[in-house]
Formats: sequence, structure tokens, C-alpha cells
Amino acid sequence: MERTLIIVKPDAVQRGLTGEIIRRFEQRGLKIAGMKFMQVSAALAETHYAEHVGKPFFEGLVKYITSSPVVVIALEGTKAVEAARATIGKTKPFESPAGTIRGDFGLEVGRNLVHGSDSVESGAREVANFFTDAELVSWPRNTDPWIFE
Ligand code: D4T
Repeated sequence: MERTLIIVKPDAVQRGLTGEIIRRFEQRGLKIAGMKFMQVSAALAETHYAEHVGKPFFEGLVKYITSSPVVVIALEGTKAVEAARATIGKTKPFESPAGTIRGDFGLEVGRNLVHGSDSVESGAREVANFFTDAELVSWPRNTDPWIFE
């Protein structure tokens, strides 16, 4: 099934929004396949943000994601990537509509609370960057038939 990588970023963890953010994805029906609390190293941050190398905001991005612990989650479900992005909102929180995570809790792009993969390919690649196979669990959820047709 399609997977996406979610990162509850340092600002969200520091602000005590981890539970609220996970709740929104769970409520949507997305299923947790892996989850851990960790400190992102500079090397892992540079791998994760490789597509932004050379952009003016790259250094700030690495500094932000490594500044304090994060919670990383591998989520799966029908259209997991698109569904999670819709729940997260737009890259710039001040442009994000109310009802989205960034629209409800954020204002600035460099404090945008949460990451979600931007394509199915990125989802698979990013989940593999953050989780070993042994850390990912395939499990039958009793509510699956009530969420997935
Ligand atoms: P991430 O990857 O952090 O979930 O954010 P998005 O997927 O929504 O946005 P993105 O990849 O386009 O940008 C990655 C990251 O860079 C920061 N950023 C972006 C920034 O500081 N200034 C900018 O002008 C842009 C475009 C915010 C998110």
C-alpha cells in the first residue's frame, strides 16, 4: 500500500503538538506502519533535503530540522501521499487554509510544523531513509474494512 513519511518537526514537538498532529492523520484513516522519536543528524537532514542543496534556504532548513528532536512516522493508506499533504496544508502556513495543520497552528515557512512526502516515489525513498525494514510493521487493523473499500 502507498506510504508517506511524516515528520513532526522540532517546533511542533517543542510546542506539545505531537499528539494533536498524529490524531489528525489517524482520524483521517491513515495507518501507522512505523514511528519513532529521534534526533536528526546533519547527514540525514542533508540526505532528506538533497533536492534543496544550493537553494538560499537550504542551510536554515538543515539547522531547523536538526535543532531539537522530531517524531517520524511512516503512514500508509489509499492515496496516503496526497491525503497527508491535504491534511498538512500549503508549504507557507500563512497561505494555508484553516482546518489544515499548518493553517491552524503556524504562520511562517521556516516553522511549518510538519513534513509530508510530495510524491509516491518520495514517500518510498524517504521512509527508507528514516526506517529499517525491521522498524516497519505490516499489521491488520480491525477498522481497515470500515476505512478501505
Ligand atoms: P517540507 O518538505 O518541509 O515538508 O515542506 P514542503 O514539502 O511543504 O515544501 P518544499 O519541499 O517546497 O520546501 C521544503 C522546505 O523548505 C522551506 N522553504 C521552502 C523555505 O524556507 N523557503 C522557501 O521559499 C521554500 C519554497 C520550507 C519547507
